[in-house]
Amino acid sequence: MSSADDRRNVRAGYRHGGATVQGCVQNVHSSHPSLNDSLDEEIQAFLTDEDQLHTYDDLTKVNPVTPTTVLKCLQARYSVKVFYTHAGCTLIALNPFQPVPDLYSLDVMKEYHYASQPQEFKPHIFIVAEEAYRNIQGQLEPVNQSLVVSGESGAGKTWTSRCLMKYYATVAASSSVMKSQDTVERIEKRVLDSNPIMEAFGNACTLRNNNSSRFGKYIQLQLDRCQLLVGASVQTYLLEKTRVTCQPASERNFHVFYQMMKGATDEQRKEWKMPHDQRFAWLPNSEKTIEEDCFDETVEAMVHLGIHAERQQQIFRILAGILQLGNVSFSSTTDESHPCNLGGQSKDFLQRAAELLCVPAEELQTCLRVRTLKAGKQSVLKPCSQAECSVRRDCLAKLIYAQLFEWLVTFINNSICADKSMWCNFIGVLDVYGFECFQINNLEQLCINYANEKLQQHFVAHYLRAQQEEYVSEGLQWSFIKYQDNQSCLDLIEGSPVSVFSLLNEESRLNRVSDAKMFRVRLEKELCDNANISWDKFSKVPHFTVAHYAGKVNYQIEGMVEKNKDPVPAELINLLEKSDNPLLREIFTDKTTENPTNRGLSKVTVVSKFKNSLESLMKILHTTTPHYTRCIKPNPDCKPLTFKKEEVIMQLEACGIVETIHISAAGFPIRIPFESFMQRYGLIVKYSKAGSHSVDLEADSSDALQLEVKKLLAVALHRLSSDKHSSLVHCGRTKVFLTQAMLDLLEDQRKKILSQCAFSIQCCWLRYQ
Ligand code: AOV
Ligand code: MG
Repeated sequence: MSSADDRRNVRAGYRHGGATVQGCVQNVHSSHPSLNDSLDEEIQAFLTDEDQLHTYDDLTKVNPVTPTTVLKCLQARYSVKVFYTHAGCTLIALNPFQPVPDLYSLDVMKEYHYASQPQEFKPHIFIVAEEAYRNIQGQLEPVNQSLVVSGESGAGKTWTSRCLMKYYATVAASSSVMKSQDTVERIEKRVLDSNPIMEAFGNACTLRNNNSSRFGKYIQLQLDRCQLLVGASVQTYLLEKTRVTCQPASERNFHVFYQMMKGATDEQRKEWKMPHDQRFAWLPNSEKTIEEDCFDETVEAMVHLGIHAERQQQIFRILAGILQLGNVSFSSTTDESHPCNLGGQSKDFLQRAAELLCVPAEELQTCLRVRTLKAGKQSVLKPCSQAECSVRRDCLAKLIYAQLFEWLVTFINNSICADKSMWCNFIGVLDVYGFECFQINNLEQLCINYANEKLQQHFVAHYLRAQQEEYVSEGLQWSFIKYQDNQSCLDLIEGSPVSVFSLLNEESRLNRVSDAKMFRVRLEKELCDNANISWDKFSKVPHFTVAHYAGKVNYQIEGMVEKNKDPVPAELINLLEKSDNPLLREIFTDKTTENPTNRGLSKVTVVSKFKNSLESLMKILHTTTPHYTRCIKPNPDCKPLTFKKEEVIMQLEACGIVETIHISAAGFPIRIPFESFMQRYGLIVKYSKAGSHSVDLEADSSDALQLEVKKLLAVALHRLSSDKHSSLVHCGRTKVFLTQAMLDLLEDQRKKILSQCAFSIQCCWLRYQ
């Protein structure tokens, strides 16, 4: 059965694979998790043809669609080194975990770019890229596009995003150059060079991924009228700054520190006070060497983006200063009225930190050990406890690093962003941190997983819900499919009036040291109605468990409220403002002039800020046409070409891929309002001889515009001299619904007519010569 037949049959409520579509989906759920359940006859029949399984390049063609059949096809494809597969409106990308020569070469890019029907080529990320690029030409509203890449940690999102950027930097290359102080670089190169810098500062080696993104990123590639790349802008989301001072067991700090340690010249080592044999407390697992430890590449990218040598020097001195701070430790005193002592070699480390950060050592020492309490107009000095001193030290390091990262992002934006008058459309590429579930999870994971819930909701809302609702309102026959809506999980995390976030914020606003046990009791009391939260009452460590769309995660409560408050003592900012490092001074002076009343203490909590930034992102996404790529991690150990069924099935189920396939198989992914449709394809009627095929008239046809559209479709189908295409198009109440194949056919007809017209005009012109 052809894919078109599949679609028609499913749309008509055909018994697909022995059950209605809805029935199928229910079967799907009941078959999980045991993969070895006896397969029903149809599944077995499908699987018998083993040699054919790898040929299914679109999973909508699989029959029946069940987790088992889908999984087997993906496995068969993976075993013959085919990594991309369509799943209707989504592209599935399996991570090969090894370089795949020639899959992303310039020739391949050109092949997809210049193809008249790229969809007919083998599934590839370049098809998604090209489709978005062609959409910009204005067939569809809205014209701005978003490429949403999702998947769990290590699945290949960042890799895919880089691939997409390289594609546009190649096929949409403009000849525009941008000037900066030291260098003149082509804009495409600059846009690409923003990646190694952001990854050096924002990625780290974790248990899940050697190059794990510890921040979210939405990059908008700006295109001019001729669809050439003229600039880009980057928006980043919540950098996991706690990593600077605290690295989970077997994980590392941000790459840039290791790059410095491994790549610095002897002269730089001296300058940055980091001799070969120096151990740094905040640089665990330095002995591990990974591909990303590439200092030269980072520096080169900095040069291309216009970060001149002196600035680079300032940046690296700041980073070196942070490392020295990490080696400063405090020991308690018996006399509480005395500040803590600086233990061991800490005095030297503190001295070096002060030198590198260009602040007075005495003042740095005081800032870390003594708190200034304001009582009216008076200030009282109070020595900090040993633990408080460490918290202040960590706070200083995190503050500097996070602000430096923000400064870099702003610099990058200034370097690559085109003037608004130069561009008219954008293609956005979204690459956020993937779903995470570690042994110990805290506020960082809650935020990361919340971001993934938001994206999942966007996907569900956009493709699944919107598609079904629209079919109903447009009068299309449709058999409903049950899908997993994650609204109740989002309500639990961010909803109002009570949610995990609202309770966290309340607790953070109270001026007291939070008690994890009490907070857990509060969560239980206030949120017991939500089925997505649970507790193990016998656990000694206060925690709560959230049932995310991608799985259950235990969150440890200890430290969560403090992380959410993220307080910054005013003394620390005062100190940094005085730094003789021009960059540090600039970063912190800007901050305080921007927000003079808030000096020091951030009033907005971490989760509120994150929620707001994600909401703005969602707003942008809603104004664009989205394209989804689901990256799948075929095994947990990042081993090349290893496919673990259990691992893959969990990911397929988590993102509802089987439901997506059903809906896509049954659906018309393209819908064009009548007016736009007539504007673009009206010429097909005008330049065609009489004759038409009949088009179904399910919808109310009292509308004149609708009648015109139907006439046009009838003529277009007549030109194709085929009835079978009528299943690829449907006329709704206000829009035309099409499959991609039908859209391509219409585009072909339009092109032919236009070239005939051009030819006639040319002939006329020649006759008059
Ligand atoms: P992620 O972005 O999804 O994780 P990455 O994009 O960093 O994951 O991919 C992890 C690793 O998989 C990369 O470093 C590559 O080694 C390898 N890889 C991914 N895709 C490909 C490909 N198409 N070809 C070859 N190797 C690939 V995280 O950032 O952790 O959620 O927060
Ligand atoms: Mg990543």
